[in-house]
Amino acid sequence: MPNESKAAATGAALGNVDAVIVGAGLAGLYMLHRLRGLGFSARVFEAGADVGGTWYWNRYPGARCDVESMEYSYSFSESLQQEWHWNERYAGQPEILRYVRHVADRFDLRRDIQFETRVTTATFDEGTSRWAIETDRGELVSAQFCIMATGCLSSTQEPQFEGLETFTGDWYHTGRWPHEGVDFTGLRVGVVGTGSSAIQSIPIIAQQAEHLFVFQRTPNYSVPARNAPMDPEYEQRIKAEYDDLRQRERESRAGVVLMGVPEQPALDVTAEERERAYEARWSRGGLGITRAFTDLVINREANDTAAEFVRAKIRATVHDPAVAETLSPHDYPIGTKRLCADTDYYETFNRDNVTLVDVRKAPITRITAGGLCTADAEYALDAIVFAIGFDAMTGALLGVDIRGREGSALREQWTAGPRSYLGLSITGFPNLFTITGPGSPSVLSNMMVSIEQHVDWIADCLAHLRARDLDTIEATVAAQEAWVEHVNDVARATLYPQANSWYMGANIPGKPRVFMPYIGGVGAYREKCDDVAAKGYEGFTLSAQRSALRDQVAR
Ligand code: N01
Repeated sequence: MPNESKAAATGAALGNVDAVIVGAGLAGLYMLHRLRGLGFSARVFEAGADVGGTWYWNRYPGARCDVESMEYSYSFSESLQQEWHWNERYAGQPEILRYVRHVADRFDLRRDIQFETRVTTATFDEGTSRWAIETDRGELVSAQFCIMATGCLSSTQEPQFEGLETFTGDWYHTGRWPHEGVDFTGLRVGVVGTGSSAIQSIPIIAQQAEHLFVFQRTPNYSVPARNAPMDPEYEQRIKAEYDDLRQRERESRAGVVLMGVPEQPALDVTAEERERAYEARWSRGGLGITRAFTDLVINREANDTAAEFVRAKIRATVHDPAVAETLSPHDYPIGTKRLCADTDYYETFNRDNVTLVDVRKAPITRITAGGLCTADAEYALDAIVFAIGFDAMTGALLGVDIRGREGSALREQWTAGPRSYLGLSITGFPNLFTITGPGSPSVLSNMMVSIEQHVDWIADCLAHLRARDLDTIEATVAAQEAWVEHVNDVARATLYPQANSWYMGANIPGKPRVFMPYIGGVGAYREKCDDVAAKGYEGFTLSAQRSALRDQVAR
């Protein structure tokens, strides 16, 4: 059905905009701001009732960023970064959400955002070279460009446990936490999972619950965050040097510089020097430990030195040696599953009201009306918290039925794993962009740095097309294949593929085992993207089909 008649059938107005942006998180908001600044019309669709993306949904107790606030913030506006004051070294979810809302208001972004609206389909029309974007409210919008700002960790993994529907207590997913909060006082609570979300929420839930059972399948490495109120002198010093700091972030490996940049291999120094380096980072707090040396993610022997340092800390913190051993990861290198930063995580297992249950030894078999059964015991529970993570990187993209040339579905193209050029663009899907998509540094970096880089690149690209009266841009098959091969080659040179992580898609049953982000570093990646643009968008086909047609009609 042509767009007009379909819209008429649903009774919805057909909008025409230059760009549709899917998602009003940190990426979508900046994209809208940039496009407006260039005079493009844009409409943002957001499933949530407000801006914020990941910080809108993830309201579980203890939710906090583990990149320092001074770095986990936009750099595009000098006045914004000078005026905004962060209260803590690592901002908690409420403060970050306040910040995002402030940005939306300050730059008057809300008037182009439609909330509580989920994009369901995006279909490329080869006749008009435009995207038809349909929402769950029955609206249909026509746009020249479709920009997916859907986030890397936004599609939650739903609990698939047998009998869950019979559970008479309340259950929650950390990634979809009730806005009014949850009071666990006096309850017997089960937390399933021990990733970042669990590690942040467990110490707080333990303080409320009558008893907390932690159901752990794989132990994680966690380091103390050592969060603290913002030191005014530190804040002033960074604000005075912001230009330089932001530039160094952009050129760095992971988009962060405050936690230190590694300079030498671990195996080049003595055991005492290594210990001192790890100890300094442990005391400073934050994720710096895996950045103490240059070879920690490429050399297993080097990695073992850092892993053993953390295991020794676990043994020194947790009183019961058996519990300490269960909490200690042994079967994958440190850093190859996302390192966690905590406040009193290991200490929490010294509490009388906390029990660690190893569900690797005795797996969860089912949920009952009154609790949870493992292969060897039944646990009576009033509430269950599923901290079981996300269908990372591809889940939200494939949640929309995206159809490119000849009606080809992205879901079918990516059955063996995502393939894209630069993590930005996909062959066969002209004028579709993925902000921090698979194949880009994204989740291996400070997301703010990677988001700003992608948004700026896309905005410049759209301006380039318009200035030359071009209609479409599309990645060539050869460029895409070469990039995918490069992404895989670089990943293979590291220890990352050794872990069953969500980076590998290994947390979702049936998902192809492919290392999804690009590990070449944000600095090198930015250079590549800039070079591609400087060479007239090398690896892309730029076309003026529609413009040529217009000229013909005019003649
Ligand atoms: O999810 P996860 P998350 N039975 O996938 C377990 C970012 N983040 O929401 O490892 C039993 O890491 C699973 O076990 P296993 C950050 O990038 C950032 O915690 O698969 N257990 C694992 O322990 C992070 O990495 C921040 O064996 C099951 C856990 O559930 C990412 O989001 C804060 C299971 C899932 O851990 C995701 O973190 C929070 C099953 N059937 C999140 N299925 C900060 O900035 C899964 N598990 C600090």
